[in-house]
Amino acid sequence: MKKHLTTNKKLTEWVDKMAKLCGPQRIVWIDGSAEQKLILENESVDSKELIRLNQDKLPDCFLHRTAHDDVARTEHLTFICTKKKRDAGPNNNWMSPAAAYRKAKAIFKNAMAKRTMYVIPFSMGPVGSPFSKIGVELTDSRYVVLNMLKMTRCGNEVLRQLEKDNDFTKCLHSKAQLDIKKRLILHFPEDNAIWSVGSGYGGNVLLGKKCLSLRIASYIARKEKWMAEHMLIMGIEEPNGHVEYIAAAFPSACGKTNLAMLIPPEGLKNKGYRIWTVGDDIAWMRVDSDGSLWAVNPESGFFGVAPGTNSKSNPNMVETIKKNTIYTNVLLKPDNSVWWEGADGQVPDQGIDWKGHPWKPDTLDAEGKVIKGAHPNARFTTPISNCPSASFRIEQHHGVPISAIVFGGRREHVAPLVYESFNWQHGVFVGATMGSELTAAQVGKIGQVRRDPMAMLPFCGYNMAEYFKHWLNMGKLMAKPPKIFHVNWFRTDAQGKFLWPGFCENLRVLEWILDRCNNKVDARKTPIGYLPYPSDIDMTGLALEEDAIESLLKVNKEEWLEELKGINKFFNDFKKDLPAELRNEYKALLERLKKDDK
Ligand code: GTP
Ligand code: SPV
Ligand code: MN
Repeated sequence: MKKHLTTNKKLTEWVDKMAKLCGPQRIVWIDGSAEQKLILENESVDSKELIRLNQDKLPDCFLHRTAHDDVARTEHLTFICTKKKRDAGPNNNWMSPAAAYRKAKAIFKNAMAKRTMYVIPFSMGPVGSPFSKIGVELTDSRYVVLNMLKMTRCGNEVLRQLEKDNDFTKCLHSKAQLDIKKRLILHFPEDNAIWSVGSGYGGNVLLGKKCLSLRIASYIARKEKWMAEHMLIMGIEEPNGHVEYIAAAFPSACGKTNLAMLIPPEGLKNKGYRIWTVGDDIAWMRVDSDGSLWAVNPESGFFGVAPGTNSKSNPNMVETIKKNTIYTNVLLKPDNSVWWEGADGQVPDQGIDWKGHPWKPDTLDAEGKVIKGAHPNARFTTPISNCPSASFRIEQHHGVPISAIVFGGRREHVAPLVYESFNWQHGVFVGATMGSELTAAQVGKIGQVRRDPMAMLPFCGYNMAEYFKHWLNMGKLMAKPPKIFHVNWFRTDAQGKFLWPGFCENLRVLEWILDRCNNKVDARKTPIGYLPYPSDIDMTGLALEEDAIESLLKVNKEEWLEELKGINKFFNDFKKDLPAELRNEYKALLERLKKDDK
């Protein structure tokens, strides 16, 4: 393989130092070429890290299986390592940098023996854009390299940029023995470094993603006065050809990917809307010279949830993942194609499940539960360029202007289908008090409600009280801040059935949101914010059960008073650090609810 092109001393010295620690057999620099990708794919098939899938049905597609206890982000093994504990805040696990380096070094020591260390120079954001940040990941996993090639811009063009920039995030990863007892995901914001060891799961090891683009970037963003958020970015082209962009933060596995690429429902077809996907997971946003907020997606691929993806729920994604895609922890069919719960077509009558065991439908495990073919957090990795709705503005260095910010949680009760905050400060309160039920995207108790401010609880790289202050300050820097909304696609009826059909039908709610942004529609003032009049949600071609829309738009005072208790408890964790503005918003909401006698 060709020698690397860099003269960046900081980089070469760091690579040498880490190689000394990890003891790899050889070092390979990733150049971003198609030839090198092919070599790596072939090697991965030989070493059984990947299974080549049916090349007629799924060209350039592969299957990967992780260790059975390495299927989701492990938040309890994820740490922010700052000198002062307070800087990490009550929202993070904390370790002192000295202790963290010491602990991790013991695991990294010779962890790459008999393996290759790959050097991956990558850019989050278009190479050379003022928005972008460069990282270099060292890893002993070919799976990581092949994923990074899809998720980020990487290779020689980034090395060339590094000749000018010099600065980069030092990202070190080793799968080591894939031992959960020796697994650590460590962030050193003060050193601009990330060390991850003992895992092979996406969110723990694709260090450009959550580790750099959210945890480290959020820390940098506060200093540099911009925002790094767990948000999708989408354009909604209106019938007159004008495109408005929104950014939306929903917690993990709560619908960002699906919303970001929806196809308008039948009933709204003749209105002529069209959706353009800019990103499905992360947004970096800056105030530009026009005083408004502009966003880029730092990633170049999707690492999306497979179960539930089908041509009804997400036709654009079904199209996207037909080629050049890595599937992780899905079921392998006898014809060497793949399947997951909620996929298109018939349930296969046999296959190999995500654990690599022979599988038949409706087989029960020892506890009497049906054995799944795919893990509930099975995912695919695929380049955005595969996506039919990919926006042409993805490569533009200034990104897109944001008209509305939308927060959303997964809530059976309490939160209505949609509401609008009164102003930026109240909107920050709405985001800061978001609650959501846990999903399979993180190791933990599925279904339990937890507070997940701005969908950033697992991803904010510093004290969240400071993060709230930062949000409040950003509002003051904008001449015309985006309006802030809250949505909930997951409200249920007394039988536990979803009241709202969701997916493409969510466009009906986005339409109301845009109409509010453009002062085209009135709204009902309630204690929690502005809600739509039921007749202002266009229901053409959508028949819901009687009174469903009324139930979806109900604000239940008792439920909200109960909710406030949880919010109060959460706020108290931040003690004196919590901004007074949020305390005041809390009190004002409590007063409005008490006064409300409807
Ligand atoms: P991360 O990649 O973990 O950040 O998740 P995400 O927010 O992109 O979630 P995604 O769009 O992949 O959705 C995850 C799950 O939510 C899937 O099982 C979907 O089927 C389900 N889902 C998405 N949108 C809707 C919706 O509008 N209504 C309902 N009921 N379910 C939805
Ligand atoms: C999430 O969990 O929010 C994801 C997947 O987007 S991961 O990259 O694993 O964090
Ligand atoms: Mn995510």
